Amino acid sequence: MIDLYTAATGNGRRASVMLEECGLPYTVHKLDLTKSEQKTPAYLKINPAGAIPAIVDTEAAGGPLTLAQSGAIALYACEKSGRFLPRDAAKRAAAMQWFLHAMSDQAASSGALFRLGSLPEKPAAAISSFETRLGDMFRYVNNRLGQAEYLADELSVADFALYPVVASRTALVESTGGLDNLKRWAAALAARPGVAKGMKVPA
Ligand SMILES: N[C@@H](CCC(=O)N[C@@H](CS)C(=O)NCC(=O)O)C(=O)O
Repeated sequence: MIDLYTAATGNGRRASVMLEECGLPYTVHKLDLTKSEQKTPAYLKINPAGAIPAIVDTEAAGGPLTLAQSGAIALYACEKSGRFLPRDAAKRAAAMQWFLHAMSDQAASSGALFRLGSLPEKPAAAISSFETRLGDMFRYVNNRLGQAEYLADELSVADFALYPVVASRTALVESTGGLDNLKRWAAALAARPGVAKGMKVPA
């Protein structure tokens, strides 16, 4: 059984979407970030970084496994279930390229935007800069999705990694405009039962 420590954020939902899509049973432990529950001594033993999501897989091959970082959790779920990682080396490399774009470019920029927007002074220039950067990346992905149904041709971990970013930035998608391929892709993912269920975690 997998214990998932999470909250209602894009990073948290990346983990729950991937566990749902991989068909891995898990128990949800909801942390209230506004009460700093991610900084309690008990939770810091699970993730010393003091952030969600994290999992503990008591039935991992080789013994219990504790894992943080939503991207690492997503990859672990795919490896464990044997799903959403192309077997062909070139296709797998392409999936990793898009996965890392989702994680290190898009999720990181979206996270920065969230943090800037949470500051009392709401620094307009910095917020505008990150919105422009994220909008440009949405256009880049939109172009790709004009050539292929999914980021790496076949549905992969890359699509599930990116989806929570796009789903949480619908206002930016609309204001950027002209992102019909991205919207088509997002609607296809949203219609998947695993995605729909994972995006509602924690209840
Ligand atoms: N790169 C990490 C980011 C984790 C992260 O920043 N989590 C946020 C919520 S989305 C958090 O726990 N913030 C509370 C804190 O840092 O105190 C991941 O993908 O898991």
